[in-house]
Amino acid sequence: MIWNEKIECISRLEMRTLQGEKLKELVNHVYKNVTFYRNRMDEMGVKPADIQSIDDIVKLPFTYKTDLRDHYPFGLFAVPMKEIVRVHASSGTTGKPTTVGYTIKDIENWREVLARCLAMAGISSDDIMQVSYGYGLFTGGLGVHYGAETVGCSVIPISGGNTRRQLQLMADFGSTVLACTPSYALHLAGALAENGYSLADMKLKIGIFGAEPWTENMRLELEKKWGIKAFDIYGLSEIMGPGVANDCEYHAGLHVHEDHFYPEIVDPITKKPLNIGEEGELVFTTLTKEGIPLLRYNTRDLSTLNYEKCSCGRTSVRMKKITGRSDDMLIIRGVNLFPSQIEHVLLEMGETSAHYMLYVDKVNNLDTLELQVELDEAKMVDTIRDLQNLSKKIEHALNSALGLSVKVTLVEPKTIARSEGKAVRVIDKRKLA
Ligand code: DLL
Repeated sequence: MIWNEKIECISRLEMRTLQGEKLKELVNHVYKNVTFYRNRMDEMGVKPADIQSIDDIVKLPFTYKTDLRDHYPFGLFAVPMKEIVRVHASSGTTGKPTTVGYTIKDIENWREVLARCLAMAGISSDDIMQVSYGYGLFTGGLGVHYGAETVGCSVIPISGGNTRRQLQLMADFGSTVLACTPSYALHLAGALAENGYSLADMKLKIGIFGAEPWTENMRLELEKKWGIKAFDIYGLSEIMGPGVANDCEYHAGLHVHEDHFYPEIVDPITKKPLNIGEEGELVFTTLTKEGIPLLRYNTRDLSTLNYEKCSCGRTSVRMKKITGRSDDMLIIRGVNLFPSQIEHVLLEMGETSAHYMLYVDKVNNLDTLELQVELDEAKMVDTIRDLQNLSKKIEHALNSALGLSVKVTLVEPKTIARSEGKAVRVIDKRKLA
């Protein structure tokens, strides 16, 4: 189902014209109301009048997470506080959180893009949606919640955590949609039996998973484990929250709601715009946001853009599924490694569970990698020899896929820490030293 056909199937030319108009308004708004942007633009010698079409976006300054931190908490807001009806903040694992504010119009737009995402996944007023993203300052819970109400779902705002209760309500209420992080969905699937449930007790049909990098193999694994269709939803609090983009039934990239969020791809080092199809850091300009509009915000998520029309009929630009961020990349003995590459190999082999933890260390000035992987309960290995053979096999597969030697340790099922939200998959002891 297409929620807003006029926009989602608009011609490329019309979309660019629309984006140009919105960009002009945005630049006037931020130049007038945000000192930070006025100063930046003045420094660069750019005036609002220099922005006449979307092509002129390259004249504008970039924004980084540090800029939000430097103006903590509300310094980049473009409207007086009395017009802000909601504040969210990122968890701020390093330093101060980043804070964002929404006007009523922003919340309306958020509902609209979320509704498009959910409709794209085939969700309607016939569905009962269990929203297991965290509610609170994190944008996941409330963001998805409003969108789900907009398409008319019966929403169960259970928030994250309390696995037993999640499963109980899923069975009792007959939830047809589960919205949570992919790692939590995997955990919930693994917890069915021990809580006395089987798939036959559940009515789940669709998963709306996101908020962390996950591979296509993980998507297939979750579809298999739950007997559902799994969709990828992307977003970040600085730009809006969930709903910046998501994939349709063809799973050939995520449709960006580009009448609200204009994407560009830049080189991670030089920050120069890259050509279509080249991989780099994803940058977004919020074309319609009033509360905290951002010009060319560098997400550090790595992706590529595809402007071809999708088989679903939508014409919106698609971003490649994100499997890593430029700041998540590990450099091990000079070789670049993303944790998602490990996930890909493990699921490709299919002999263990997909729960893993990577430990990075430095011994005698040499980087070392140890991978702990949980055994699959359904495929328990009987003898020590079998165990050794299996670890050797995984080590070999990782070595040929990554070009790195990794020590593999197989551990008992359910011994690796679970997360109710975003998974932690790497412990880099080099940073702790
Ligand atoms: O994670 C918003 C969200 C909530 C998205 C629920 C989807 C579902 P932040 O906490 O600001 O916001 O984290 C944003 O998470 O820059 C990516 O690195 C990562 N991320 C989000 N969605 C995906 C996804 C929310 N589908 C950061 N695939 C982003 C890969 C994702 N990474």
